[in-house]
Amino acid sequence: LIGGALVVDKFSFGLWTVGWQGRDPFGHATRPALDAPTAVRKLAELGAWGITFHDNDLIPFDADAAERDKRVSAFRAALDETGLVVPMVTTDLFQHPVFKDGGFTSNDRNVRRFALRKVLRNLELAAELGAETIVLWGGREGSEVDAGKDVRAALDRYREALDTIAQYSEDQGYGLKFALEPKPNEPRGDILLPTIGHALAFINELEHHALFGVNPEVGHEQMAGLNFVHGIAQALWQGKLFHIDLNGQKGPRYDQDFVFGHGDLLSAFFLVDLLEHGGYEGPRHFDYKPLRTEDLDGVWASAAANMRTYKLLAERAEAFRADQEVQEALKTSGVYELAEPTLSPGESIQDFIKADDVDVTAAAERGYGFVRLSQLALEHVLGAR
Ligand code: ASC
Ligand code: MN
Ligand code: MN
Ligand code: MN
Repeated sequence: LIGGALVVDKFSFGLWTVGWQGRDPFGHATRPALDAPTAVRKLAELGAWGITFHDNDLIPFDADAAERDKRVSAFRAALDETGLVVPMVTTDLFQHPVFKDGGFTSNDRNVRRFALRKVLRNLELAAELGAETIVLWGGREGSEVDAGKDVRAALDRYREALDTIAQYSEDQGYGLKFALEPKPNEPRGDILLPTIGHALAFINELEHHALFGVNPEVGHEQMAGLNFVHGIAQALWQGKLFHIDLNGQKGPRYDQDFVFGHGDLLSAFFLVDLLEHGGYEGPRHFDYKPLRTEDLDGVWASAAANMRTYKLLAERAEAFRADQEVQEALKTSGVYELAEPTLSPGESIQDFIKADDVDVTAAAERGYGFVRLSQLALEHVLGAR
């Protein structure tokens, strides 16, 4: 156990992550199907705290009521037995061909009605299982052809769907919160709400905007060439980091969903530092895919690797912060100086604009020492300090 163990240990996994059979656009499954109760037991054994799922990870799309009850009961029994919790539930609006042009924003009104009902019906199960958060990843909400989608109308329909979902949750007394998950592309050529910034701006337009936040995924922002740590910092600053999907990605290419830290390691370090010291108390949720090359032992080794990497980075972040030389370097770099308001207390704008209190030449000559700081961080990550 390490500092802040309680928060650090809130590790959760999607049922679809360890359950991924390795099917990709070019090849068949490389692993057998994994049933939900087995996943629950194995994850509990490895030290996970929670499990999450899409409705259809647990209940097949065309299941009848008896089949549904059977699946949910077996899942619930495994939860009760292990003490694993269900902090988040999400709805599959992407696999079935009916969603090929989207769910909430399909051009076909019948599809929109079907998709919205599917989410509304999933809320009851989520509430029953004690989930606090509903994630909405609109993977099929988008287009390949600009002429084929009226984006402003699509955003109207997106807002209509989210207003309806939040209203229903409030009416039913479920008390759920909702987290939008941005992604720039894949499986659509272009996806609506492509980045954290787009999602945050869109949330302002919602009727129940206080109930909505974001669920950013490491790889999704990096696919767009963006700095994930900066995106998370802004989401935290706006009080909108409701959930997070941790994984690894090597630059802007297809959605790789590697093990956490198995992409940009320095970024992962600064992310963990931010999450552990930035006031985020939600789940540390892994949305990754065990490599297609792995057998079932490899699946469990990869699940354990996510948690181990996170803990190691949290430990490294503690050491980084506790290092006197780092503290001194942070001061030299002006990192703490930035917390000081630019105007003095009680200073009027009139006084401020007239003053001539800056030695521009000296300020221009200042060295910030960011390289030293960066090297200190790198040495802590490498365990060299
Ligand atoms: C989600 C989520 C994603 C997608 C993807 C499905 O709920 O967070 O990134 O679905 O994992 O394969
Ligand atoms: Mn992904
Ligand atoms: Mn995700
Ligand atoms: Mn994903």
